Amino acid sequence: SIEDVITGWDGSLVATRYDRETGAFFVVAIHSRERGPAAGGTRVKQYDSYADAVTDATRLAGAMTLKMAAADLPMGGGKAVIALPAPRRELADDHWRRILELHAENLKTLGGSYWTGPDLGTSSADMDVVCGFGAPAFGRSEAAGGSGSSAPATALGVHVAIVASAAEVGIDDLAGCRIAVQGLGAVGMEVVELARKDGAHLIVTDIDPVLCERAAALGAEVVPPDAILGVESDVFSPCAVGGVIDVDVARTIRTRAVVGSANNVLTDTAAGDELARRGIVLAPDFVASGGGAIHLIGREVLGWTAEEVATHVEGIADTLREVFVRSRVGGISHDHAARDLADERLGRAGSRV
Ligand code: PPY
Repeated sequence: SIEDVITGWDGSLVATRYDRETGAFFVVAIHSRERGPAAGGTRVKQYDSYADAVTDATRLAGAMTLKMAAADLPMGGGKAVIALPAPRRELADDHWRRILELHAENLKTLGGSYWTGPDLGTSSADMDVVCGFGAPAFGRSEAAGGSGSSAPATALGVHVAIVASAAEVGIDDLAGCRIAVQGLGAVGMEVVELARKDGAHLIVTDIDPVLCERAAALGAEVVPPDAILGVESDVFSPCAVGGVIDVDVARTIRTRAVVGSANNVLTDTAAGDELARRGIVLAPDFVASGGGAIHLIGREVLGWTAEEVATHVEGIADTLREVFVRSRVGGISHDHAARDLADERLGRAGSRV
């Protein structure tokens, strides 16, 4: 229930606003500012209830704190959600623009304690608009002075995480490796391309048939969305929505490693424990998907070049190997080991033990 979400959250602030004129419901969740200002994208979609929107924002904000700490970036964790009254594609341009204006107004009220950026349902062009209304936003288009899309860096990070996780299960070369990709958005499609270049066999799905056709043209085998969790693979790569692995899926999925860009892939720690029990490698999402944050914060806060960003994104493989070692040494799941590592980087060593 929403009461459980509110009382169970360990973050610092949740701000909400419903706007009658646009029918939009806004949530900003600031989880932690221990390492710096809170940052994380604005997710835009329809929700079944406003309670679901608040739940999503708080959980995603918590994941951003872990992501920033795991990547050693000087930022805290936050996330914004805009629950739409209709699908985004059905909104007229001026309606959408007004929603972004209200969002910017909300962010300005928070006085710079939360910086937004692109997430599912928002683009660099949207960040240009939000910033144009005076709110702090990463990931504006390069033409507007931002660092552009973070999707290529996110995909590169997932790719190096796939290589490191495959090595952990004894696969030293992606040639012939079976990789099942769920979701063919900007990140998933690029993950497919990078793995194809390494000679992997791709089994893919998306709810959009156009994207499936595009992946097929790259040499991928397409299956229906409801079939992907049943596919036998070496690596399962969730690059769509979160919450796809619960205990039941963890018990039955036929794969050797789970490595993707979706945030909050596991429904709970029990799912992570079950993967560990079965000897399935998990590249924790807040580590594997860190490339986007490394790109945005690296370029726009730390002044890194594209090459420096790439080097740091490749460092995701080192972080993962450290997670694997900690898991072996401590006899704990990969999820648990990664949370411990992030906690240590937050200066909260041992808080989870
Ligand atoms: C994510 O990586 O999940 C994001 O939300 C992207 C992001 C990262 C850092 C600042 C703003 C958005």
